[in-house]
Amino acid sequence: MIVSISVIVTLSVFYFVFPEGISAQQEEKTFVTMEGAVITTSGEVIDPVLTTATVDFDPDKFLREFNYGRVSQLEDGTTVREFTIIAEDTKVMEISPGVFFNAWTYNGTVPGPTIRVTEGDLLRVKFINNGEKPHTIHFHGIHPAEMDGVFEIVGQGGEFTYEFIAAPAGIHLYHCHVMPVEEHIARGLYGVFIVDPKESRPPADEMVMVLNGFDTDFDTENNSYAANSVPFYYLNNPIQINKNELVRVYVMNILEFDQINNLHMHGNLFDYYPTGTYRVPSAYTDMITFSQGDRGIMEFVYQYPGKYLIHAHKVEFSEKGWVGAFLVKDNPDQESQTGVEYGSKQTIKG
Ligand SMILES: [Cu+2]
Repeated sequence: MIVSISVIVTLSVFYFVFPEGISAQQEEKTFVTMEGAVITTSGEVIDPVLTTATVDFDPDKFLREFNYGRVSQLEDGTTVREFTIIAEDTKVMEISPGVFFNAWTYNGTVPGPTIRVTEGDLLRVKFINNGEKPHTIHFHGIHPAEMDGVFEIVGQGGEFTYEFIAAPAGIHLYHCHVMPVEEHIARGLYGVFIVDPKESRPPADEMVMVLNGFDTDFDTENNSYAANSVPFYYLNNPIQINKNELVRVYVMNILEFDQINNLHMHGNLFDYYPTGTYRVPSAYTDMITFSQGDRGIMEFVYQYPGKYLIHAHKVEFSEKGWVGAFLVKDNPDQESQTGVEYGSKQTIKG
């Protein structure tokens, strides 16, 4: 491990001298694919391997992990939610099996933590830059100019506190906004920022999917694609949901280097709320197309148990990892839930 990190660090230095012929990882490793074939990868070719135990990120944990911050109240009753976010840019991480990459992280992961507040809360984010390069946090949403994380560059070892009233309700994002922004995002400095409406959404099984990728050989093309960073992860570890239960997915596309990304869900359709800002869906569909930074809320109910794919309908992306599955379980306790008609009801209204 130490040897391979040293090799990578050395090669990273060479990259700036000899930009051609470098790859993120030179040491070949052997894995068993889903079909049982034994393959060797240098890290440039990513196969749907079953072994993810060594990867430095847990897509299962990330999927349903919402961070509500340290909560207190002002005298006027305003809820205060405080977070600490630390940027790092010097670590080499195993981002998918056998693929080592100098990811830049907020709180040690790509994506960074999902921040969740309610509209009208006072959000206070203490940002610490423990990296070697300058970084910021630029939040999408409504806030004063000096809280925008663009001109107030935070240098190595520096700190900045972002403070504003969270608005509007919806799914937003945060990311570093230091030049070259493309590199600061592509390396991993981004996360999801959910602002719940004051009148909460109906109860549901909620989860977050960040559609992303990694350019592991620095040629401004992505080598891998995924929902939540690890290629093929949810295909090998399907997301378990219940039949007849409302599911709500907060989905965001943060892919760099590709003009579009998309998402197709099998065996069902969903209500789609772009940016989550309106309470009436814009579409009842099985397909969304995203540009960079596009995001929204999907709501659906499966009527039939079984395994259903969710993947990029752009086949290149799905074949390089952006493919997963829902495993819909029989749910005898909830046969009579109202959710079955959810999509059609919303569609008739809209
Ligand atoms: Cu940055």
